[in-house]
Amino acid sequence: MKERFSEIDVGRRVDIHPPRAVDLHGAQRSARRQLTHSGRHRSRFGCRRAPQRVEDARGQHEAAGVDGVPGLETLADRLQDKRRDYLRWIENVLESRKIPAEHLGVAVEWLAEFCASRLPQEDASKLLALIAATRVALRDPAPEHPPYFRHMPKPWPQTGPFREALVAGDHRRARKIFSESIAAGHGFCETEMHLMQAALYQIGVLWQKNQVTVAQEHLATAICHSIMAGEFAHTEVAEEGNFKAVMACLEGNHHTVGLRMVSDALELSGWEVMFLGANTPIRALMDMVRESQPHLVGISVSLPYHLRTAREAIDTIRATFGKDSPAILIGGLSINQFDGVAEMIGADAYSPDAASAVRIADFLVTA
Ligand code: B12
Repeated sequence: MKERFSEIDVGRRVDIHPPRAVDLHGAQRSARRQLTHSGRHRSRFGCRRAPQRVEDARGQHEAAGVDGVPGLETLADRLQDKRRDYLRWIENVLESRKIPAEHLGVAVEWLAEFCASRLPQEDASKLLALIAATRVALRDPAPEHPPYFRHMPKPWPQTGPFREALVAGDHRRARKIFSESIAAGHGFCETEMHLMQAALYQIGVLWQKNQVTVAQEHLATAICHSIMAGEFAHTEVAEEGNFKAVMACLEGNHHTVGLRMVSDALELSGWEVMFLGANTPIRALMDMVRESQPHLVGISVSLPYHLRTAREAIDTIRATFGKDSPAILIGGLSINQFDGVAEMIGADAYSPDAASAVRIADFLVTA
């Protein structure tokens, strides 16, 4: 197995399950079945001779993330250099789970075959151009830096021990490291970012490498939430100002720590914050916006497929409140990965981290 991203020293390695032998032919059969027969794919692609194929193909364009505002090609152009990163990520995830990465090439060929044989020519040719670029990117060398480290705050010397404590479930040790940093004079938000955020980004790469489980990701974030809440109670909060924000991870997004950090930073600087947390349905967000009439709505977007929901929420807010719409600020891992995405989905602004979020939020509501 090629070792990429080897710069993280995991310290105490946590072995999970012994890798299972993979039945490649079985996997191929199942993927082929998925593409051609599964209800989900059929409803997107249509099956052979299905009357609504053009609409289905359009649905697939939309599913690519951002329809309407920019087209699929625009998105593809903007994400050109990300294709390689994404492929390297999947390759890393597959290889570390003992699934041969060659499988990726096979999947790409099937996709090409599928598009050529099932889609109307006009749509197929667009997708085939993308697939051709993907074939080239498959041969590109790995990026120098792991893609999910973009905008990662610089880790401190204590970030490694903090990460190990999180993965091991040692909440006392993690709490101690966090409090010692505050006692040493570092700010709350600064500590959250350089200790906690950096450690969590590293844990993400360990998950990629199959060296921590999803359970450990949950454990780590639960400990972080507890530490943040505990320390927040001892942190000096600015006098309450005039501004109110509603903050949410929308339906499908379970990554709440970043949103919590931004919410904490706003609250510390005097904002009144309604933190809605994970998996918030758009309708629930709308109810909250209607009831509390915030100056700002903050949305966290962690994975590429959350972009579509974010755009839907932004459109709904604007369509419902018109010129009285609150300012809309977005952020999160996927926003940090892809330049220009915030404007593509119609937000007023984005901010890459909790520290700058306060400045930008203040600017949005006072400008
Ligand atoms: C913990 C974790 C989970 C936990 C989350 C639990 C929880 N309660 O939060 C669980 C187990 C649920 C999870 C699930 C999944 N995850 Co996950 N997860 C992570 C991990 C390790 C840490 C996330 C985190 O807290 N980061 C720390 C915070 C502080 O960083 P942040 O979100 O970027 O926030 C900062 C900025 O972005 C910004 N910001 C964030 N939100 C907002 C909002 C506004 C308004 C503003 C202005 C700014 C802003 O400010 C924040 C503070 O500075 C990341 C790794 C990573 N790089 O983040 C992977 C990661 C995001 N997950 C990943 C994946 C693949 C998944 C799953 C699909 C599979 C899995 N691992 O189970 C599912 C999908 C779940 C879903 N539908 O959402 C991948 C995504 C890769 C990709 N292709 O995009 C990552 C990158 C791991 C990796 N390296 O492969 N995950």
